Amino acid sequence: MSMFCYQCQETVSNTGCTRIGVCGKKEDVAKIQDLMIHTIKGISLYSRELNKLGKRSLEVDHYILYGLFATITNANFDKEVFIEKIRQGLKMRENLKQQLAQEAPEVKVPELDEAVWFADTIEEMESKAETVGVLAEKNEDIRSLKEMITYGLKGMSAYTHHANNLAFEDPAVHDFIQDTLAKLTDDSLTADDLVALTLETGSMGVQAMKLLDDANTGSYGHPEMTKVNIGVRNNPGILISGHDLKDLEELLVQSKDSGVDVYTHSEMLPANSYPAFKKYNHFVGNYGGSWWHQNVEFEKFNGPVLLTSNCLVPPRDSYKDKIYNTNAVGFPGCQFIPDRVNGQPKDFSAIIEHAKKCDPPEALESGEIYGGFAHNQVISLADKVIEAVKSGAIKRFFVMGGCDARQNERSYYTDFAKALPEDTVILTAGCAKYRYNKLDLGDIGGIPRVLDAGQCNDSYSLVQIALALKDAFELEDVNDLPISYNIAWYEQKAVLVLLALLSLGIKNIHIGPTLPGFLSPNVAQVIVDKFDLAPIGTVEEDLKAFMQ
Ligand code: SF4
Ligand code: SF3
Repeated sequence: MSMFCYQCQETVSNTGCTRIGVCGKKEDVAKIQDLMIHTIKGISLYSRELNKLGKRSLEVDHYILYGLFATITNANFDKEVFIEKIRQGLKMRENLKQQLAQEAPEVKVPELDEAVWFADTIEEMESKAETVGVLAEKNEDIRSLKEMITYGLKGMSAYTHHANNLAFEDPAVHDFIQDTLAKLTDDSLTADDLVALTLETGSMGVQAMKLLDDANTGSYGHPEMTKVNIGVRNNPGILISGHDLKDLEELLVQSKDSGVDVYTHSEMLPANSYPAFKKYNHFVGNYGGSWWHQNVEFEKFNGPVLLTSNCLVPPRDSYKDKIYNTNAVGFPGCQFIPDRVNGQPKDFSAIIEHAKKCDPPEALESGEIYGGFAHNQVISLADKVIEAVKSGAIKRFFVMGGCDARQNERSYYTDFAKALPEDTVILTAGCAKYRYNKLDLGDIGGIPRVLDAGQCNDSYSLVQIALALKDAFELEDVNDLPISYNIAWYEQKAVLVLLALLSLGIKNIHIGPTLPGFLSPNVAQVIVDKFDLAPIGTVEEDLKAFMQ
């Protein structure tokens, strides 16, 4: 087998991509990403010991986040980047090894391959990469659990990276990531140990999402109910996508008065609802739909596009020269905007100058959509919401957050939203919303029937809303609320969100369009039995089951 990857929902036949990724990831990139993960596990074997001694290093923390984040689906397709990073990582591991020997000679790190392997040349790296893939673990159930945990860590690393960009750090998150990566090298862990570690990953996921929520709201204010323009103006534009609000802020500051407008795409849409960004007159609104429409929409946008995180679709030649990547995102031949140095802002001048030479965007649609229903906004409407539930005007809430992706089966989510009775409200977060956020579903006593909390990480808001409702109704168990969970997943951040919900004891979550292919039959059974997790069925069956 040439490559093996089953980390996302579009994996071939829900079992694994073995020749090329459906996402466009090629065999050599898939393998070098496997080696990246092997490298950060080796570093973590040493860094976790130094962390315990109080000798943590922010450089190591951030390197490990990068290694996880860059291997998320649709983040980085550039083999050269991984080769360079792995080289740095091997040096870092050796430095940590020496430091540990000096600080605590009595601490013995097991001489596992992760801790000792070496490669000088690209050929040596490539041949090493052949031996460290997902299938190197022969026990299907152990592999399934270990990969699920790894995917949760990938999601956690992306969220933590965005928080770190805003100078919000939580050492406990870094400790957990490094300790868990080190544990994943341990062959003595049983399936029970790994199930427990899976839930711990979910709990730390809540903490990481809280860190990002604190970072975003602490820096830019609490999102507020906002009507977001989805039409265009007559100036050239820059389109910004992904999840990083610090990048957006710096882009807005630097492009102010340049004659260029800034629009959001896909997961950046929720930025329109933050008070701090509303003061920029050239911040115009949202353009287009979810990530996988970019092949068509980036072309029509005419101006350059900044990708601050996944999802990047391998660009067509016709617009490839307009793609600028930053953070962990990469694609060979596209431009890259380097990280901040010594706290100085990134330099977005090239993309702004590029935009000035482009035509204005071609209109895709016109009108407005609602956003900004994160926890603070919804909780400030609590009296109204509680009254509506008590009076029977709202019968049930449906949490329908998560990811969007290409498969036709995902029309289920549009059909489901349309079929919901008029006395129900959708709570959403993540790019899954594009399946129904432009439908005219109306409102209930002034409360829109689609409450969009924001990005996938703002699933944290949905949890906060659920907990606030639980208190308001004086319930013991969050599962007693009239809330059903019908989540769409695609990449590893959604895995973290799912683990976070499970760790909070939320039961009876429906997940689709398929159960993850990385769940072995035994592991799937454990999760289904323990948490009443279920795959989606037909809209009619599911609605009937939820409304009972
Ligand atoms: Fe396949 Fe998804 Fe892996 Fe891409 S990320 S190679 S589509 S499983
Ligand atoms: Fe979407 Fe990639 Fe997951 Fe943040 S942009 S939710 S898929």
